[in-house]
Amino acid sequence: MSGGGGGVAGAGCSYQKFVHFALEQTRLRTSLAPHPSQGKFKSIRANEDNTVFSALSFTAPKIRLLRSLTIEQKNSVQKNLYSFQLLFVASFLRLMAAAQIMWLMISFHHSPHSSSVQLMSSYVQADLLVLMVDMMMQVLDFAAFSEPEYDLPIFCANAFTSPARSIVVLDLNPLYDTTTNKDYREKYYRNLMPLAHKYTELLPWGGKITSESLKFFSPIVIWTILEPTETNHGILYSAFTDYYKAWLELMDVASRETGREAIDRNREAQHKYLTWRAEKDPGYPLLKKLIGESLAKDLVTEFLFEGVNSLGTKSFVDYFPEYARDDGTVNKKRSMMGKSFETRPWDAHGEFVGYADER
Ligand code: BLA
Repeated sequence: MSGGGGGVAGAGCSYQKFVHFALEQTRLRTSLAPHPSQGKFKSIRANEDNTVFSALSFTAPKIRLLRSLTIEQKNSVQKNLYSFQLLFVASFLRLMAAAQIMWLMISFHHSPHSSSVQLMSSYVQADLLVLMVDMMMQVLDFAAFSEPEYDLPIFCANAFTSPARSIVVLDLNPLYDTTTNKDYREKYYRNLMPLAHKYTELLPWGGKITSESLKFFSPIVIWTILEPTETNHGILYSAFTDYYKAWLELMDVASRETGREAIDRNREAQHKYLTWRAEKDPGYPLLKKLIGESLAKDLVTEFLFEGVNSLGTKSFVDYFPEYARDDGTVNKKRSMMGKSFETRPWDAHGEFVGYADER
């Protein structure tokens, strides 16, 4: 029954607490003002009544955009009623079957075996659990982007939780690929490596991943797939708070770049990141299903990855030419390289060792 137990715990695993923590901590250090995108998306509604979107976005000194989206899908009343009718019928049939077994045993002068009754009642319990976990989903997409005057990493917390599992990415995504930019790696991640070590066992590497994603991940990334239990939710909360506090500290001490070239470079790096995610985010198909294609597109370009249409003019295929098709359109594939990296591809010092491992 471990799967069912995990699922039931998952039901209570809201991500609201994560968002509250982050906003509270941010307000202790700086003053948040509503971002213009908040107006349009604050009261976004899903096609189904049982699904609730909460979207918040802010700006602050040094912070171009801090935005949060949570999606919570609960059992709808209608589906509940229907489910309980079904449950009632199923349980009734099982009880009838149990009674029949007992009657047969008594008529053949056997004493009714209590384990057969227990078996039936455990089936009934299993039904109940399945119904309770059915249709539950929790999504967190929280990110913070600095002004282009700063080369700060992008805070990125994404979690998709269904009754079966939680898919999680938690990271301070580097503005510059840390394998090719050693100075950037030293500047931001050297001191943060202990944070990654703290969670490598509790939140183990989630296995093979879309290879393109790795370029946007840092050596401290938490990429994991978990059973959605209360315990795991608690560990994830702890990791989220640690990582967010680390980002806030970097933000606090970050000094403003003054050179035009450096600022332009930061802006383009952020634009490249936004362009990648706005085009290839794994959550997009689900968003389309929940709110329709047109609103999903707006949510992605004007809210989640706001800036994709204003921070730069380069197109997706300018940044990622391997996705260009002969007719000039973007290849719809999520990945050209496929998935790789069965194990964590960085060593304890944050050195990339992925390709050595793959061989
Ligand atoms: C799956 N989300 C994933 C996966 C990753 C991410 C790595 C596993 C599949 C894969 O290997 O690509 C997240 N990928 C990221 C992030 C970056 C990246 C954060 O490259 C940053 C650079 N996820 C959301 C939202 C939804 C969502 C808002 O953030 C839904 C509304 C859903 N993510 C979601 C779903 C899956 C997923 C349904 C599983 C589907 C799949 O594997 O294709």
